[in-house]
Amino acid sequence: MTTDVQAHDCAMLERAARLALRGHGEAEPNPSVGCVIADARGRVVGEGRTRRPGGAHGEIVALRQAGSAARGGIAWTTLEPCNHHGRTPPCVDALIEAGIARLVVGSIETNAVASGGIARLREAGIDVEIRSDVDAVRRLHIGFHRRISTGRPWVVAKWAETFDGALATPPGVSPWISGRRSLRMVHRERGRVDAILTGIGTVIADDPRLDARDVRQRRTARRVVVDPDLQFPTDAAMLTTPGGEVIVACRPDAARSNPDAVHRLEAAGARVLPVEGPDDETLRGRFGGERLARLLRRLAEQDGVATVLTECGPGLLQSLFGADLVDAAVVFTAPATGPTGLHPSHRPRPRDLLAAAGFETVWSGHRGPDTARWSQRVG
Ligand code: AOF
Ligand code: ZN
Repeated sequence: MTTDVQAHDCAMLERAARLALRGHGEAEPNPSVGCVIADARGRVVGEGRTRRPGGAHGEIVALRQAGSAARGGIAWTTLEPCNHHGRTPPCVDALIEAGIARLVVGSIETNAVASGGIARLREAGIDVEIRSDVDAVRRLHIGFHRRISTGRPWVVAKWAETFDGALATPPGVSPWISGRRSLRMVHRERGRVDAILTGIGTVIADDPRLDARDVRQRRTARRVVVDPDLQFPTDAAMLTTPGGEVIVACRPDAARSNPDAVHRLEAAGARVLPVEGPDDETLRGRFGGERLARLLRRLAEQDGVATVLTECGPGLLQSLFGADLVDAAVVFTAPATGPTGLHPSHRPRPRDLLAAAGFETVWSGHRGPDTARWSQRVG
């Protein structure tokens, strides 16, 4: 049986999660934590979410707003408050100092250096309750926990398809497959991730810019191209349009055997990134799952990439799904079957790969004439 207190705790955690979700693109690589504070009489007196890295954590933003009204009050936070001096001082100290009487925590910290907050707070006499059954909180932080456990960025695959499941070329940017409102959603996402990933096939066929246009940009995404054999054209639009660094990921032997191409690309402002792979992956023209996993890990380690948006064709999508490297998908489905020039014969279709991945739908709705669906891994 659910008591009124439990139902209220869930509602407040949901409120905190909704607030935190708006911080996507601002907080990473930190988790975007939401916090709501009520005074001793139960009135909400403060709320906040994590600021950009180095800025205040969600609890601190909420505590500042609450001021002295936090004394004897309740705090709901989507994540166990941090117990360490990172770029900022520990939230546990601030909560204790503010005189919070009760704390409801929506998920446990998995980052070892910051953990232990709950124990500290209990030692200080605060009544701490853990409520890890709120879906909105679980969905909010799954990306952060996943990054901590895998060492890889959170990967969102985006594509636009026709009614019958064929992909567009270019992926999602053809006006006849994706409406203006879908494109806006894509550009907003481009302005919130650390990297956009595509394949050489898409570059050669469509010459995309992969920048965020006509939206408020929270960060500038690096543009990463999977180009096993180093075929990247030096007159590609990506190299001449302003935007994030262009990284050309290739096989080490392709870079070794073609130093001129490396030199030309570097002179044009790109970074060539040879990525090792297992010996049996000598298939020309593609990266296998192992090499893709390594590329993603390198981007996380060397460049601090926490989030990736893929905008690629069905071949690369298949490799990513096949290696369990896709964490979420945003798919636009146009009402029409579309003209030719698609990839109608490619099997399996990305929508079949997505169905097999067993993601949960987080959101679906209409964007102009298109249907948009956002889904992500469950655990
Ligand atoms: C919280 N509240 O809002 C966030 C937390 O370098 P720092 O000081 O910003 O600490 C970053 C770590 O703190 C991060 O890796 C994660 O473990 C935790 N994030 N904790 O209490 C917050 N964003
Ligand atoms: Zn903190």
